[in-house]
Amino acid sequence: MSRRFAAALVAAMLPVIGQATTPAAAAGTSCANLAALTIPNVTIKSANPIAAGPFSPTSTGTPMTLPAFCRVEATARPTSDSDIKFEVWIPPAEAWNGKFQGVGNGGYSGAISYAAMANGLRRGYAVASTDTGHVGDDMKFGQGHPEKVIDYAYRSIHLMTEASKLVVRNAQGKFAEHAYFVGCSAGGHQALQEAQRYPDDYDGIVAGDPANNRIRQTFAFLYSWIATHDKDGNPIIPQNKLAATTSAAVAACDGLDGLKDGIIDDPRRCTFDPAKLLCKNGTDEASCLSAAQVDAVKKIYEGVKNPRTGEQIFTGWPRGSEGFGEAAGQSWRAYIMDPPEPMRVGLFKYFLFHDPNWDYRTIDWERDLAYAEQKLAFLPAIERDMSAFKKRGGKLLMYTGWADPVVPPQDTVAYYDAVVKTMGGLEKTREFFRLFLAPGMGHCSGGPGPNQFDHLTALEQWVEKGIAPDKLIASHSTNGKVDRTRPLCLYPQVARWKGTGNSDEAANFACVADPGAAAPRRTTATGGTK
Ligand SMILES: [Ca+2]
Repeated sequence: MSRRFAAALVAAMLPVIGQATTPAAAAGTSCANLAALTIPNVTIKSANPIAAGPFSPTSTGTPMTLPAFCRVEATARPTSDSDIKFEVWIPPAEAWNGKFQGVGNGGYSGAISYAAMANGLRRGYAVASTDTGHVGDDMKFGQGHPEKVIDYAYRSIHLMTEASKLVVRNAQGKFAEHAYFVGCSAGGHQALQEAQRYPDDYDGIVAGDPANNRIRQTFAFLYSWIATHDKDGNPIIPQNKLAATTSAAVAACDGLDGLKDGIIDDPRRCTFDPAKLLCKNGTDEASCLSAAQVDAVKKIYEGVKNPRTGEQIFTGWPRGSEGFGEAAGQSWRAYIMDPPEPMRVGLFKYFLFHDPNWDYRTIDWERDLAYAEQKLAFLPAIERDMSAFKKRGGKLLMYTGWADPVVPPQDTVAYYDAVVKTMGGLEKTREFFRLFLAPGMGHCSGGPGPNQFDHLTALEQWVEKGIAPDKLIASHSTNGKVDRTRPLCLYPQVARWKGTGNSDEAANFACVADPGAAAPRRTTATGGTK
């Protein structure tokens, strides 16, 4: 065959080859064959098609009702000490929305977030979650395993994301059109780590009630525990008194926002003094606080300070967060009062001092903080320069509850204010990073305020259609029935009742400039220069 004829033949065949191969490529690799992928440092343990219906991802879990999907179980080992388990759930091509979603964890986690994966899958997403590189919520995993601490701090989510995108590509025959990350609490911390460290991973990120200022937050847990326990380690404020304190704080400050609705809109404006609840004549009744209890509550409000310089190490918890609900998690109980030792004391024992017998009473607020911020500088996600994420077109939606009893919302607001300052002002920051505050909402949900809202749809509109969210409509339910709706306004705007109509209906509220913005506010960003 002459060379010229061969070239002509190839040219003639090209369109045919193109037509013949394109559909085959788009069909992707069958589920079971995904186990043969050879992604570096990743081992795929199994890949199995799961039929629609009840499904339990673990032998002990309650079955979830799910649509059909391909379940991929894998492990990433970026270091010889790493053991990062993750899963990718992929809808069949006809059910896939063309997008990928990574989901976050809670606390120190050590478990794949199956419920969050299920939510994403039901929306048509290919979803992924990781155990962050260890099993269980106990921080002992870090003892003698510095690489596992790094895996937890930021590496696991990034590697899960990179590998999962490839798994999805191979399954569907093409990359996802958009990638989203959704997380609250530790998941909010992970969300900000991704935006700051790996700006290319996600097009859109939801950071809820972010525990991102993790070192200082842990110092605050330590301080708060010491402030609320007697010398024998017994808690000094019972739950009913926490609830009574919330009731008194709300009674004192509810009306500051112009509407008596059982919600303190902005607790920074509330100066309720718990001494108002001081028991008369040295008694200790359920409806009042002893002098020691008053002192403890004040310390939690004021937050931890450097005893030598007076510098605020971390903000206190907001008035209205003491004990607004029956559950331990809806009060100061879960993270401050109830633990038998300071919450997350493992950070000092296992991550920092490598001494399982470390005595929290030996804490040096100044030197130990400086040491922690040097040695564990990779742990918090408090970088204020978000240029890389903005430049690549990323969108970040952050929210938090004004009555969060776990992660003080004042710190979240202070972080956002600090980013605004670094990024050239509010307008330039809003182009890619928006904050929404939920008055009366607890940690990630719950509370007397409206606390359910569809942040992901708002983010999708922003990323895919360029429609930036100005407000989110939130609802509050009692026994599964919606009894109040309200807009969560684009910070620093606040929702104000228009003066007519039902004050439990969002339509009767407007987002307006904060009328009290000139009033003194007690927040400053803590966390050094990063
Ligand atoms: Ca109010």
